[in-house]
Parts: sequence; structure tokens; C-alpha cells
Amino acid sequence: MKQSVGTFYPRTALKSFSSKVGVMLFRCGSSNKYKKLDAKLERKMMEVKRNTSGRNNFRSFDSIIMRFPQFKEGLKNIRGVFAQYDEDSNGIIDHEELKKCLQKLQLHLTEQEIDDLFCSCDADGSQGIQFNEFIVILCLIYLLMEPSTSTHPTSKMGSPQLEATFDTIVEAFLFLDNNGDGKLNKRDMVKALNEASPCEKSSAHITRTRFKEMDGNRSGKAGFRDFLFALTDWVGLDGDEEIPISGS
Ligand SMILES: [Ca+2]
Ligand SMILES: [Ca+2]
Repeated sequence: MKQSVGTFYPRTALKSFSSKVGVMLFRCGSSNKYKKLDAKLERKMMEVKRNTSGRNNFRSFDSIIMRFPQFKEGLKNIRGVFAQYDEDSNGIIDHEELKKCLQKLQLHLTEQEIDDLFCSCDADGSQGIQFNEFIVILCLIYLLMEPSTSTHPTSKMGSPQLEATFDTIVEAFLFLDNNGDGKLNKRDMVKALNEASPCEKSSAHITRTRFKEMDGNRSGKAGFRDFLFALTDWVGLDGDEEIPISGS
């Protein structure tokens, strides 16, 4: 009984559709729709936690905040990737452009998977992926990609620096995910921050505020996607930021 809106439209016809039809096709309302994607992410988080045997360099929320400039620096380089795939330079990655991006990264996703990625990361429902949303997409792609094959022996994304940044962000998430179920809930996060060494404890007030910023729909839970969106905001990488001039 499930509608499979994402599977039937021909690629060539897509561009000629009116924006109204586009809105119908890519209506990204129901959060239920991404259950599969979110479940996959939760499993991935648990897997990473297992593979690192729970080792974690973060000790407090402050220790995460102290890395914000580093995150910002690492993620800023995605600007170049974004510009490269934003073929018509209109400041957003549309559905077609995302598809080409995935092809170029040699990722073979089904139409449904591409739709889910697109819609779940189009947080403002603008039917296009702005820069901050693109960061989230790239990081999810990085996580959900199969382990690198012989064609990509050293680097999945072609940028070791970017991958290191993503890895550190995942580590920050895993620090907050105290019970290791791959998602954050308020009580668990407060616990994680309380168990930190006495001098690095974060106040429950700060923890609650940070949690609220992640949990946009007030569900009491926040997944890795929510964490990433909040993070792009915390480090000051929003969609409208000026493109930095390199080498200045
Ligand atoms: Ca574009
Ligand atoms: Ca958007």
C-alpha cells in the first residue's frame, strides 16, 4: 500500500516539469518516510562504536565545542565540491545534480535511496540542497558507503582531510550517545555529560539547550542527521555564508 513516488518518473522529463509538480514529487513531509535511512544510520553508529571498542577522545561538551573551529575549517573545503556539482551555479544542488554527484562518486544508489537522501537532508523543504544540507548529505554518504574497494584504496571521498573531519564528528556523536543505541535522547545525553570527570561536567541546563537545538520536532530523540544539522549551525556554516576566497 506504500506509494512509491520516487520510482516512476523518467529522468529526461524531470527537468521540464513545472515547479508545482516538483513540489508534489518531492514533498518531504513525513518523518516516517526516512525510517529506513535513520535505522541504517543507527546501525552504522553502533557498528562504528563496536569497531572502535568504545574508545573516545571527547570528555565533555566543552571538548566538542573546542573542536568547532577545526570542524569549520575541515567542512569549509566542501564549498569546492558543492560548486562543482551545482552545475547551473544557482546556489542549490537539485535532484538531478545530486544524481550526477553520486554517479561521479561511483555510488550506485536506487532511485528510492536517492530520494530519501535528498528529501531527508532538504531540511528547509526548499526542494534544493543548500550548502549546510550538502554537508549533511556528504557525511551520510561517507558513512553509509560500503567499505572502500580496491578502486579506492586509501580514501572513499577523495579527501583524507574531509574524512578525518567526518570521523571526528562521528566520534563526538558517539560520546553523546552514552548507551550506544545509535541515537541520542535527552536523559542519555545528560548522563553522558554527567559521567565526565568532575571538572568537565556540563550543566544540565546547557545540555538541555543543546539537545533542544538538535531535536527540532521535539520527539525527545535526535539521530545523527539531527546532530549534523545542529553542528553546521553551531560551528557557523549556514547555507548563505559567503564563499571564502582561497589563498587570501
Ligand atoms: Ca543547482
Ligand atoms: Ca533545502
